[in-house]
Amino acid sequence: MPAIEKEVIIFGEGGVGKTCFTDMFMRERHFAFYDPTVTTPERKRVVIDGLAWSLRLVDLRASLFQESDLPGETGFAPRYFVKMLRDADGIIFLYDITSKASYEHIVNEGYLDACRWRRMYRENTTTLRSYPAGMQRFGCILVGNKLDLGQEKREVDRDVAQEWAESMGMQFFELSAFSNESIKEAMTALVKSMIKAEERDNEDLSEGENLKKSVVAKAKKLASGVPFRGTQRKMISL
Ligand SMILES: Nc1nc2c(ncn2[C@@H]2O[C@H](COP(=O)(O)OP(=O)(O)O)[C@@H](O)[C@H]2O)c(=O)[nH]1
Ligand SMILES: [Mg+2]
Repeated sequence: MPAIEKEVIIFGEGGVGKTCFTDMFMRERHFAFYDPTVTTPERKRVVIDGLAWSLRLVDLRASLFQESDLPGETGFAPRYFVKMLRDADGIIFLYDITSKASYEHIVNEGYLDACRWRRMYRENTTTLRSYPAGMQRFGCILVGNKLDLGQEKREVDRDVAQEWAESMGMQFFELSAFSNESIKEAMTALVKSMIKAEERDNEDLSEGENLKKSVVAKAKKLASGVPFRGTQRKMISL
């Protein structure tokens, strides 16, 4: 069965568990120490609802988007990361339930930035361009990591995060990046969300096509001298 290839970004602040999440998803285990003889596969194949998916996970540290991180490099590096974010099919917004700051970053900046970059991108430092229709939406989920530490160290209320995710129309999971099962469940939800995003983008495209066709039809009518209803002018012979 040929697999559908998708690019997924795992987005969150440093230390929230992006690397552990990726390890667990790609290799189904958590590494305390890396064994250099074990190579990490580029892509992970999963079957969801009878379809095969080949997923690549790339982690993107949120602070890469703050230009102050890159002295003397204003513009270039952020633009590269923006491109990755913009081209992704899906985004996992990851925070750590024991760090309120990591949650607030997603809610107040990360999510909004991702949406903004999807719609408009800065071609150079001054010109904003809109991204092509049909590629603006992305699948996404919100994930609160380090659930195993929740009893003692929780800083982010589950209900608050759940409510925010719902208001944005995305699914929410609390999990531990050391647990394979919960990661599978979250990734299944992400794939379903990517499918939905693509369907809605395609609807936009066909609407755009229909609009274009009707504009062309109107232009043809005009050219052939067939008048539009309501714009007919009386011929007055003098
Ligand atoms: N207890 C606990 N620790 C975790 C979990 N996920 C990651 N960590 C730890 O958090 C630290 C940062 O994880 P890492 O994956 O490197 O974060 P990254 O900077 O987002 O890539 C490491 O010490 C991990 O072992 C988890 O689910 N539970
Ligand atoms: Mg990392």
